[in-house]
Amino acid sequence: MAHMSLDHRVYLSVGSNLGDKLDNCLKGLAALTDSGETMLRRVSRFYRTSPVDYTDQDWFVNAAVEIDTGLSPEALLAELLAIQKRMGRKADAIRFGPRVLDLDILLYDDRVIQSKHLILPHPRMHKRAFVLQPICDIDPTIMHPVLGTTMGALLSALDDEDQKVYPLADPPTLDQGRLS
Ligand code: PH2
Ligand code: MG
Ligand code: MG
Repeated sequence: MAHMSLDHRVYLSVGSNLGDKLDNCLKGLAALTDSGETMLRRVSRFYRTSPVDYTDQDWFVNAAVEIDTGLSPEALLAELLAIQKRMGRKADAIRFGPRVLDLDILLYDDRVIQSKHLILPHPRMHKRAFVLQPICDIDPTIMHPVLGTTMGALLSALDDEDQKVYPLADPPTLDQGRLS
């Protein structure tokens, strides 16, 4: 759909803690633009992060990405689930447990949604250093539409010594809204 307008600004988090974690994240980002309905605008650095919530698993690689998309929140969610599935993710895995690829919608414009399958803004994003640090690479002035504070302020307010977030790799270069 060459003339579709990509008029929604969305932030996603990307993560992996199985196999070649960085490569899995990059493949996920490459797949996002395959449909022509999504372009990558900015990508954070990639980080090595200690597991949160379910701690008996390997460290993750995490990043965040700013995209423009013509997809609705529901259609984007379906697309992300399809990409995860193509990358070999099991749908019945442990909640918060190991995964080849996790693509989560953090923010979709300033929409607030509470449906069975989708809660926006992402309900745990403001507590997670592995989300806030990468999104602050992109732009620390991005506002949380419910809490009414910036990503930078949320990161500063996080007081959790246990959440380790270490830089691993620079952002990939982009060419016309895709990985180059
Ligand atoms: N994802 C989870 C659970 N815990 N921990 C880190 N460090 N990074 C993640 O992406 C992550 C997690 C569930 O999606
Ligand atoms: Mg997740
Ligand atoms: Mg997920």
